[in-house]
Amino acid sequence: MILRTAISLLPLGFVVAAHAMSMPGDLDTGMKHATAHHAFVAELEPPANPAAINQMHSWRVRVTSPDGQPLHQARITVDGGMPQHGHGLPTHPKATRELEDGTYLLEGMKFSMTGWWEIKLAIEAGGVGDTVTFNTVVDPQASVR
Ligand SMILES: [Cu+2]
Repeated sequence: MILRTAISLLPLGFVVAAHAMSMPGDLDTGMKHATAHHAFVAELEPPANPAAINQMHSWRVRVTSPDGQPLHQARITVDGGMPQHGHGLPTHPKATRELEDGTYLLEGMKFSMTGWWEIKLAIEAGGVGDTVTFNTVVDPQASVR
């Protein structure tokens, strides 16, 4: 009872910060998501071999309309970071070109630490913009490869 009272008296900011420190047990690491406002569907494709820590690597993302039509000439910007640590990506990855069929190359990806990373894409095409967030967990094994 005393503990519960003490927690209720903590400033809200502290509680929010403490909450952000833990990785959700049900973290969705799915690589295919509808964007936040359902304008597009994005499927992220990691490199075939998981990249080692601090190695540059390229990812791909395929973007379609909700009914599966490839989205051409989209402008995609990449952001992200580690929610538990409050820092962003160590690099500024870019969608450098459209490969085929609504698939875009994301170059300059790098993870500087193991753990939970968010990859956030802002997608714009035909005057419509939307965002999507992916979660990925960089395995401690990756650092010893
Ligand atoms: Cu970190």
